Parts: sequence; structure tokens; C-alpha cells
Amino acid sequence: MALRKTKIPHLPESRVTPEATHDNRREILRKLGLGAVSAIGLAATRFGLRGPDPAAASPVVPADIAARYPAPANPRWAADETGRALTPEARGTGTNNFYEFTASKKKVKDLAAKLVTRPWSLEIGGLVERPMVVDVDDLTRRFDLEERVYRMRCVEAWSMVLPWTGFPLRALLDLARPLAAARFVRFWTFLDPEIAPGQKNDYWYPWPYYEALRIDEAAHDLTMLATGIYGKPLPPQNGAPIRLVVPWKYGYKSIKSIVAIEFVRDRPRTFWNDLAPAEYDSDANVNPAVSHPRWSQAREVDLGTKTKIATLPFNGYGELVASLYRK
Ligand SMILES: Nc1nc2c(c(=O)[nH]1)N[C@H]1C(S)=C(S)[C@@H](COP(=O)(O)O)O[C@H]1N2
Ligand SMILES: [Mo]
Repeated sequence: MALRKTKIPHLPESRVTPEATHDNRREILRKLGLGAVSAIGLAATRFGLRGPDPAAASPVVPADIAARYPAPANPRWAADETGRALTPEARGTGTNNFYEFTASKKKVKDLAAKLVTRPWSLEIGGLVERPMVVDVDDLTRRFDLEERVYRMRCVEAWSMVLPWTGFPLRALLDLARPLAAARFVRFWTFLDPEIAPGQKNDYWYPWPYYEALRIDEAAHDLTMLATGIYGKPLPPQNGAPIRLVVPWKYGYKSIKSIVAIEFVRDRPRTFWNDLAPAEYDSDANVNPAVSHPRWSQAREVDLGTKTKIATLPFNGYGELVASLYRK
């Protein structure tokens, strides 16, 4: 994501040169502080973050899981209520942000093909009654899958309309049963520099990618764990085998390829906010009235139709979520 502090009208994440990022490395590391690095290191060790074992790998989605696609549409989210057309599949699965692989959106797809997404274990822990390490397909077998069409607004001022398949994150909360002391949920992506070139080459990023939600945001009906898109299991570039989708927040909150979910008491740090706090706030609620330091957030390009449209507060989901933020 754009880390330069100089005033450039709209520098998309993909156009930031490694040099530009590198110039800021010392500043980033200073901001991060040793405390943050060791806290992350500690959690990573505790949770045993690791990529899948390629020796044991079978990239094949089990037949019973594959047979659940396409999943029934949730009638409430069968089409975009603002009248926007679904983004064509080739674009939705061909223009991606996944910095573990590359900052070039159109190259993510080919590079991410190396990600072995099965078998894939997910660790759920922290302040929960029922901590578990569970295979992602076994986890999915416990829930009904449904399809929902959501708008996805990237902080870089572009958006898509995507048909996700998955289940509400709340269903996982019901399964794991967070303790009363759990006020936040924290998410981690895999760490595997051998497979993900960004994790090796872009060594100044605090890998693995980490995100967080308040517990009430996590329990909100809109918040999904997605296992599919366009009526099929997720392809690697969209965050296979399981990723978060939080449609009223900028896209960077919707963390991909999750390996661990931790329930915690204190507000966790988040990846982009640690990198550039002035540019990427931790709440990341879509807000057309608050500009990014280097570009306006008032409008966005719909990547499906290549037209510019007005950005809506909370990405148009305000009626459902604004109450979460009223004091
Ligand atoms: N692990 C991980 N998750 C991530 C990212 C990333 O770089 N790594 N990029 C985020 C950003 S900036 C966006 S806009 C969305 C893009 O999701 P999509 O490629 O499926 O449209 O994923 C988010 N989740
Ligand atoms: Mo983004």
C-alpha cells in the first residue's frame, strides 16, 4: 500500500515502487517499535503460524465441499441494492490485492497459484471457552453456506461488486464461545516466504498480515467468513481457503487466507495501521468525508463498469452499522 508521505494525487498501491517504500523503511521500523515486533513474534510462536505442509498437500477441494457450490443466495443480499452490476468474474478474480505475492494487482493471480490451500488448518484460541485447531473443510461442514452480493471498497478509491459464498463470522463465535473478557478478535494470514515472494522480498513489512475487529463488529450479521466467490470455492488470489469480508470497511480489513483467529481483551494492532498510521486507520470505516492524506475518498471507480461513482458513508451499509459507532 502507498507509504510515501509526499503529496501525489492518487498513487495506487500497485504503483508504489520498492524504492519509494524502501526509503521509508527506517521510519516504518521506528514507528513499529521493537515492542510491536516482539509482540507479534510472540503471538506467532504461540499460535504456531505456519503455511500448509506441501508434502501432505492435496490442492483438491473435497467432493462433498465442492458439491455445496453454488450455495443458495441469501434473498436479502441476492443483488446489489444500490443497483450496481456484479463485477465480471474475470476482473473480480484477476485484479487483486495480496501483498504476500506482489503489489501488482494483475500479477497476483499467477503468483498465488502456488499457494497450497488444502489441507489447511485454522487455529481458534485466546479468550474462548472452546479453543480448537480445525481443518478448514471440517469447519465449513459445521455451517450452512450462503451466497451474498456485497460491494467491496478499497482504500485506493476503487470498488467491485462481488458474490461471496460463506457463513456469518458470528456462527464461528457461537462455536468457539468467546469469554466475556474478549473484546476484540484478531486474525492472522499464513507465513511462508518460500511460496509468497512478497514475504521474502518485501522484508520490511511486518509479516504475517494481521487484522482485527471489535467483538460487536465481528458478531454483526454483515460480517462474513468467505470460502467461495462466483459460486465456486475461493481461488488463491481471492484468499483461499477462507477469508474475512467486512463490507462497510475499506478492503484492507478483509484479511485473506486466515490461519489463526484469536480472541483478546485489548485492541490489537493492525498491519497497515502499523505501517502508516496517518494513512490507514484501524477502524477503516468507509467515509467519503475523510480524505486519505494523498487523495479524496469522495468518489470511487467501479472496476466492473469503469465508471466513477460517489462513495457512500459506510460503503452504503450505514443503516445497518452506524449504530455501532454512536457513543
Ligand atoms: N493477507 C492479505 N489480505 C488482504 C490483503 C493482503 O495484501 N494480504 N489485501 C487487502 C486489500 S487492500 C483488499 S482491497 C482486499 C482485496 O480483496 P480481493 O483481491 O479478493 O478483491 O483484500 C485485503 N486482504
Ligand atoms: Mo485495498
